[in-house]
Amino acid sequence: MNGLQDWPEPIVRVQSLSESGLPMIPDRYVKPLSDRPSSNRPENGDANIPIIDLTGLTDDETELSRSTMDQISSACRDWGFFQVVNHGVSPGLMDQARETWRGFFHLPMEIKQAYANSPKTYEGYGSRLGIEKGAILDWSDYYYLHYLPLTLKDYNKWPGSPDYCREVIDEYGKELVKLGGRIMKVLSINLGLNESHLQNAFGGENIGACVRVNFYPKCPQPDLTLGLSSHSDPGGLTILLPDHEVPGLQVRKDGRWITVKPARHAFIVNIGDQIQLQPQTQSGTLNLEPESKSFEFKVLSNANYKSVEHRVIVNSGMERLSLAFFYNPKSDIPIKPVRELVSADKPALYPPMTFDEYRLFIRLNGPKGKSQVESLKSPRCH
Ligand SMILES: O=C(O)CCC(=O)C(=O)O
Repeated sequence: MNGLQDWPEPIVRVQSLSESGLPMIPDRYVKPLSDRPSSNRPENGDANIPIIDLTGLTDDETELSRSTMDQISSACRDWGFFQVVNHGVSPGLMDQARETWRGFFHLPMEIKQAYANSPKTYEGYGSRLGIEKGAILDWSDYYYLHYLPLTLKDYNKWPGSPDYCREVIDEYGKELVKLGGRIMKVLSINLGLNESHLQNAFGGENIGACVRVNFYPKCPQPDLTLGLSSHSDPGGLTILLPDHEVPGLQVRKDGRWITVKPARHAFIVNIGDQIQLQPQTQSGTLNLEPESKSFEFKVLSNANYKSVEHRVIVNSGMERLSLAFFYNPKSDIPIKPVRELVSADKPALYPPMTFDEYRLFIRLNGPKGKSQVESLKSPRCH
């Protein structure tokens, strides 16, 4: 049904282009004027997403814990993004995960090619999103893999080198699932729900989790292109380990792009479409394939958390690497509004659909701006 067997054109590795020393980027990577990094209102240079210290976050109702939860609540409503420090994941493991993946991207091409992905599952080493022939591409390569559910976890699809790569990914995934679970609890409580509510709505123990490692090679004309086009994340929560030395992530805030200044050993957390708490807007339709089935869709509940648009800029001096960990709903349960958040004043806006159905749309189209939730066209691979 899906025509996803192969890419529409031969894959070109952006890293190979970059390393070839070419002075100008190929036309395929030149963005229209309106999408280029400098096309928007200049950013406020000092602005940054909130940085929240999780030290005080405990199960007891202490004042510190309450204040931390309040900070998370405001960040979810105002930004849809925040950084967390003292989050419980060891700094050593964070550095090891980043450097292990950097090692992978610096392996000889023939080793990486053994893991080349296809649009059918996206698992493996990739260089484009979406299957539209002739699409303008982003200046990045990536590696995508499933961590959960266990039925999708397949070590053979994870890189076998550098040494201990699989062990490091495993350990890192374990810690991030724990952190994701803690944040889900906070979000539930902040919404006035039972602490396990969102987790249960995501499938309890059977959540999905996957990793996308983004590699942005140096770019000779960074003003003309993007490392990753603007999008919102279709899943639940994203926990991003950014490159601590090279900024690049930009978050849209009040019509401006704000460049995130990563704090040392912080994770950047953002709300995905499935948690966006939907204000009252009109409903929409997702056309999954031309002239075929279409779905009306809906996210988890009806309040005010934001799944915010973001993008990545590149630069000519330094490569950049980031690890995005996606904490997603189980793929086949219907995602629908939380009953307690629906009322006569705030009726459910859309009938349920599964995360798999939602994600299929993403895989067909590639990143295209504001989230599916609002514009119904921001396909990504997560
Ligand atoms: O590289 C980054 O900082 C962000 C990556 C991202 O937005 C994604 O993988 O969805």
